Amino acid sequence: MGVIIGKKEYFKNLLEVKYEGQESDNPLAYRYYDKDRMVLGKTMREHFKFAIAYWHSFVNSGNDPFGPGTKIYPWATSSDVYERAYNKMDAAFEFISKLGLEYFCFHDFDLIDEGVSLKESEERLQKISEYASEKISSSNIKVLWGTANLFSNPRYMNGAATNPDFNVVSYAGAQVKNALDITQKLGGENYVFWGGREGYMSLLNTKMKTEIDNMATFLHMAKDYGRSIGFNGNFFIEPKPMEPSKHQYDYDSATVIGFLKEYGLDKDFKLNIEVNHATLAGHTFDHELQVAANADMLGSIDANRGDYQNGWDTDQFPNNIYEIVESLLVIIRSGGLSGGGINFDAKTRRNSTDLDDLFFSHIGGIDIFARSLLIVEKIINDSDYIKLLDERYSSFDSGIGKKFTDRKLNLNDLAIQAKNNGEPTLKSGKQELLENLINRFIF
Ligand code: XLS
Ligand code: NI
Ligand code: NI
Repeated sequence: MGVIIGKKEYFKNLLEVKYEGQESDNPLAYRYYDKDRMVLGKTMREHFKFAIAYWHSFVNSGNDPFGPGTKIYPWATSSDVYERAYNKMDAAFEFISKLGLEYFCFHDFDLIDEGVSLKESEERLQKISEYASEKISSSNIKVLWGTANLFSNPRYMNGAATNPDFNVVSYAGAQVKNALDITQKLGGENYVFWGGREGYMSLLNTKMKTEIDNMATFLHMAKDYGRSIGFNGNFFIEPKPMEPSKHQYDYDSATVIGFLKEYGLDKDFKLNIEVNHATLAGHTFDHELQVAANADMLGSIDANRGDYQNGWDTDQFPNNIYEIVESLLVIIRSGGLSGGGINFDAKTRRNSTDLDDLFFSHIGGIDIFARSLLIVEKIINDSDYIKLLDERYSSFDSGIGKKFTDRKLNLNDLAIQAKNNGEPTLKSGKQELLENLINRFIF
């Protein structure tokens, strides 16, 4: 595809990142991500569909509750709102193309600053999406998903779709309508809802049932509107248990699946699962993926990782090979992601202030996934892993066990079977054997 440079080259010292193989000691090369390599029936790029998160890499300048931003991005210096937005987009396209990737994800006001009125915001979005359209059509860079930022503006302090004030709910509706319009205009493949403030800080002032009903009504409207403008992609909900709200309604995969089914949204919605949100919910990432896969709702991933020592969404780049191998095992065994891909919802640390840090972080994350996929390929093709798992459940494959599976038995039948069979023999779960097996392929 080649490198795409805008008016100015922002990452001047950095060339296109290429696959150089395991032996390479070039920190700006892929050692495992060889995009056209076939693995388990698909190329690596088809397995992954890696995406850059516009907000973390091009907007966020490193501010935290204790101090202002530390990163002086050369694309963010102009005092003109449009020039700043165009420069930022040029930088993003240069970056994505230099990494040899094809996708990005955005919130409406990542692309350009929100205006002082809805009208001004709409004009801004209109112009920047024209610019994005041109860049997209002259490249092979695409939108993995779009979304609306319904959490930063003070008007959303009590929630967006779940706000107790209908005026705020309507405002959120206008924003989602615009965000859907741009996502569709840019050929976006999916649309995400992450409801950071769709929850509560205290039950004392909250009518929980009203808020959750309203959220469902709102999502139905968004879905109907999206379909009416020809958006055929998936809608995704991204679960997270808390932060910024004390309790978020989209707590985890199981909660979201129950909600979608209860309100008849399960045909159009799937899940976008984030590593660090899983760990915040007290689950492992592979648990959350498996729960989504069980419901046929495993749509997409926000790749990052948390920190063992603290309980917030640190959004660090993935680098834990065990976590990713175990997760890819779930993804591959359940047939892959439906419609989505792997969005690096991750940021470099506040004190990683060089432009090349953006490259190191993404290269590391991409290679961790690529390396893990090669490990999973070996586990599946060259080991007894699947066989051992199947054997553990083989008593349901034939005879009376199969009849149970097919719902042809009643409780009386079970009692007769138990009497005839006597005390079952103990069967080991073999956890350590399996752990060693996985490690054998990781080492
Ligand atoms: C925040 C979320 C957010 C969503 C998009 O924790 O991960 O970044 O992915 O709104
Ligand atoms: Ni996310
Ligand atoms: Ni997050």
